[in-house]
Amino acid sequence: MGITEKITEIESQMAKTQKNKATEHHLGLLKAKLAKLKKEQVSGGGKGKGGGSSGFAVKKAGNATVVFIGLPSVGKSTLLNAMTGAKSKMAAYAFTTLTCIPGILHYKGAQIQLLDLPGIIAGAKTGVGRGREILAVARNADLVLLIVDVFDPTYVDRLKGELEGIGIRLDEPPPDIKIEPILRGGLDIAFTKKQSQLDERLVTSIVNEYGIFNGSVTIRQDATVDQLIDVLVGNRKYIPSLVVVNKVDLASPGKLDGLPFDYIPISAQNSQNLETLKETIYQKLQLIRVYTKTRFKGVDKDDPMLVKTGTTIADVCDQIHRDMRSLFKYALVWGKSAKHPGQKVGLTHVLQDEDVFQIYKK
Ligand SMILES: Nc1nc2c(ncn2[C@@H]2O[C@H](COP(=O)(O)OP(=O)(O)OP(=O)(O)O)[C@@H](O)[C@H]2O)c(=O)[nH]1
Ligand SMILES: [Mg+2]
Repeated sequence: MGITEKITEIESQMAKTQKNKATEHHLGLLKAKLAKLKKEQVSGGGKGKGGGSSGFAVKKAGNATVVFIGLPSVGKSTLLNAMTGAKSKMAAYAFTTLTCIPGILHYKGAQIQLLDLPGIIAGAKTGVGRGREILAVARNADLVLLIVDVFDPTYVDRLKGELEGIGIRLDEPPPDIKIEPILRGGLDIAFTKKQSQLDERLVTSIVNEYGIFNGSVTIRQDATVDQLIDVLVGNRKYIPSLVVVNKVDLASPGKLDGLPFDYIPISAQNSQNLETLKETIYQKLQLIRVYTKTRFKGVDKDDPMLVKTGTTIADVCDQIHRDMRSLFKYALVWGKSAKHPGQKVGLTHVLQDEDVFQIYKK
């Protein structure tokens, strides 16, 4: 049996199995098998491409990257052009955009890279319409805009499903689960929180399925089977998202009432509500401002570096110059992240908003 047949077989088994306390273990194990096969399918298959599609080549630019994911003709290119002054082709027919078109949004001192992409269609995650390539661009994004139009706003769920299918987890933190395989000694499973889905037996079966028979598994949250599998499969991306409903100029008032999710209504064509959208993007990215101090110029408070929350001294070194990290000796830090003003720190030190740092080279 080939991988595809095995997948179908397991999926139909899962569909046939009633979900209850007695089948929990069985279903959990099937899920684990399924996830494993799907991973094999992606890395092994793909008409000799090897390693699956790598996505369009896009150079990262600016302080953060935001990608546009949506069906054809929802107005992605119109939105890019309205927010950045880019010139991505827009038209009344589907599949106008054929590649990844970048633009830069300047907002509150930040340069935010926006990436307009071709529209995706159902089945994109399995490669339909170059879908995998398009979706893969989102893996490196700091924020995903799920763009729908007023005619079909509930398509959001489908978009999420497509992204989910290529290992992107939207709006959830990475699971607090640690798995450390060792060579012998059996499995040591520890729960630090009460579990509603997992127990020792189920964790053992799932972890065994991934070829791990010795080592420690520490679960620090009330975790789901899917979260455990995600950690075992690895290579998952945890990215925030924002739903944008476009073409509100074409809808009668009340058309969007009662949508079961948060969204920003806009008209890209009439530049309606774009300021709110820009501000929300900026907030979602959680950029912080840090300042470099140099021996000659001191600190220039008018010239902040906008960086992501969690940025380290190593990251800012890379932004300043590509050789900076190798020349690095130590840094001094003032501000919230410093234990005392002018604390001496190394490359792994994490900066906080409004910090000032000075780098000393070898
Ligand atoms: N009424 C109205 N029309 C819009 C709006 N935004 C885009 N359009 C129109 O919708 C059509 C499609 O717009 P595009 O920006 O090309 O859509 P797209 O999502 O980039 O499409 P693909 O590149 O094919 O995926 C064009 O005719 C636009 O003029 C809007 O806010 N209101
Ligand atoms: Mg387009």
